[in-house]
Amino acid sequence: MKKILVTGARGQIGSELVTKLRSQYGTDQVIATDIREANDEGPFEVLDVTNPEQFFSVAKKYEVDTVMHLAALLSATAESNPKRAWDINMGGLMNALEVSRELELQFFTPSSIGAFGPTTPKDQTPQDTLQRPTTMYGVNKVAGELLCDYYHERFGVDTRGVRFPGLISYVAPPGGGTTDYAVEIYYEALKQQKYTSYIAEGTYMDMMYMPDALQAIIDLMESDPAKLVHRNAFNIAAISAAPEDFAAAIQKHIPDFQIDYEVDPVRQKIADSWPNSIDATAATVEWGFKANYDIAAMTKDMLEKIKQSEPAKS
Ligand code: AKB
Repeated sequence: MKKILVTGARGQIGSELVTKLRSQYGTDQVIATDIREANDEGPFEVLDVTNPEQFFSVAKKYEVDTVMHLAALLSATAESNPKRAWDINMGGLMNALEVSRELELQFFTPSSIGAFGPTTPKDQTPQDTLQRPTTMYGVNKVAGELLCDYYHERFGVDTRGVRFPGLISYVAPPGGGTTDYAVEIYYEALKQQKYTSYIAEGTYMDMMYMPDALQAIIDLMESDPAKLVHRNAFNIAAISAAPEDFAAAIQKHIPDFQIDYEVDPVRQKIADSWPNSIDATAATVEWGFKANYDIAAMTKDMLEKIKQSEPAKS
């Protein structure tokens, strides 16, 4: 991994991943791309991932050896426009894999806890288990996991990936996901000491602080391929939490913080179909995955960092 093209570089993961990769591999070694223009510190190209010619031409121009394909619609947005989600999530992935096959690139793309469904075992969901998701996002993610396995088996592309839980960060907002409440709650806690959750009390989902997620991507991509039994779609886990757990963690810093609930039936249905917690043993054994942040450490850091970045609002 020496010269890396990142798609969806202005998204929640991409904006932080590009910064981390540039500090580790060099600014000019990381080509940020997004469908939206950006004033970037390093190389940046506008790239619509559904356009195969444009994808090839950017990858060739910079002679990259790795693609990190992040551009995708998240679960709630995908549910509001399933056809568009299929076109972007599957069309973009297919183009990214084709570019990687033809140019012999290493490849990363994330799957998600959304790849599981209501019939999947809910607690400590195993790495290899029943996957019958009931959302378009989930259908895309399962198909994507299989497609990445296929490109490895059939064409020898060095595909790798993880199933991300809900990701929590203070740099860029997630946008269109089911787990977004777990980011919003921190901003509202600092702004008005209260938060109205669209996810019901008692709804557990897996969550992870962004620094752990970024480190996982790099660790997996740098790991010895001979040790990878699974390759794509590794379960990785850090925090299994419901809205009231976030509220309790925030109250340790903001004692007056209050939570109430106005449940959004669409996102609640998605959340109810996802696991409460997932088992990351395969990732730990095969490439040494480890999360450093629990909910207490993450909450302390989130509140401090948001305060630093938004002093006027806190
Ligand atoms: C979403 O909520 O859609 C994402 C995810 C868990 O994949 N954060």
